Amino acid sequence: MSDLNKIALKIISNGKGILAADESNGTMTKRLTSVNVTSTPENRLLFREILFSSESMKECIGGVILYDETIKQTTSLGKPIPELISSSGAVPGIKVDTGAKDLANSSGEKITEGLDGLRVRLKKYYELGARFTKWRGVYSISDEHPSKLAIYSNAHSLARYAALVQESGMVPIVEPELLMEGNHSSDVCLNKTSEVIKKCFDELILHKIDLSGIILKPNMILAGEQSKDKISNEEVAHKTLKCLKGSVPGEVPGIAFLSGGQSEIEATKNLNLINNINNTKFIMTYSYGRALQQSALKIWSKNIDGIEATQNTFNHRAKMCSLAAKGKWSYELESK
Ligand code: 5MM
Repeated sequence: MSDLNKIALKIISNGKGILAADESNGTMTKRLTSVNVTSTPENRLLFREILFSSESMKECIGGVILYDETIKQTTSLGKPIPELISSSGAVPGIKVDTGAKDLANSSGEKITEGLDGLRVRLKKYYELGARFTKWRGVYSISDEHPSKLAIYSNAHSLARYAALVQESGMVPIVEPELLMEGNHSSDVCLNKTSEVIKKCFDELILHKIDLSGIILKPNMILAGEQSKDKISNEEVAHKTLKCLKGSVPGEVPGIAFLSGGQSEIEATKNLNLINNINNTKFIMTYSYGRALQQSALKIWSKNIDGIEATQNTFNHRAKMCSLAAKGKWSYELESK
């Protein structure tokens, strides 16, 4: 077992998943403004410190993805944030892309940037305690999208990123996200997601990535938000598994889904069903941002100095997701 494989397994095994707390300042400002809290470095830290010191970190969270600002911050008691995360047994991680920008010659599509100077930045993040990283390629779905150009260029960047990350001794999370916006059917989402993931692995293999030392972070297979094709949660699970079975090489240890704008309950229910019928050898878990934090953020915004209610809410959500990662969640447990 390689060292990278060991880190990956530590993050995603035994019902543990990932807390995606890597919102850039722009996104975090939107989240905080939506609950009437001013977005300052202090308030961003306050909310995150409350989450990272919660009891459920020990049982349910195997890794936390941080943003550049947060990984350099210290707690109110002077402890560096990566140390706070490690002290609960979780692995500190860091988002290293610098965001999705307009893709030249392909109107309405994005290319993720951040390769320039990446080797140097990775060394610094490793020194700060990070042992895994994240890079997100983002793709829209329409009749023309994602284009071959977007599929190829994002796959190429993800592979170059993954190679540098493994060279630096860290596990890359490879995140190709096909967005939910649109009126496409679930079958269109299935076909396009499969095409994107296959291309990512073609490039990862070309760049000699150790596939046992990565974590894939894909979207689930859903119908577009504005689509009339409403499918059941069982169909979401079946189609998601069909997609991953057909496009992910067997050496990959695990898959940690993004929630992508699903409600907390939907994201939990779908993950649970995926694990109930998992006919692959991949670990299937969560790497949720909104589906782990939404309710906790609302509660916190009512009293930003109160810790207990926010932690109780986060602990519950993390526990539900962890049960879903073992296929042991049920709706009744939500109200216990
Ligand atoms: C936490 O949000 C991340 C996006 O941050 P920026 O857009 O500010 O860079 C995002 O990549 C996230 O990690 C994944 O999309 C999963 O989050 P959701 O909310 O979709 O589960």
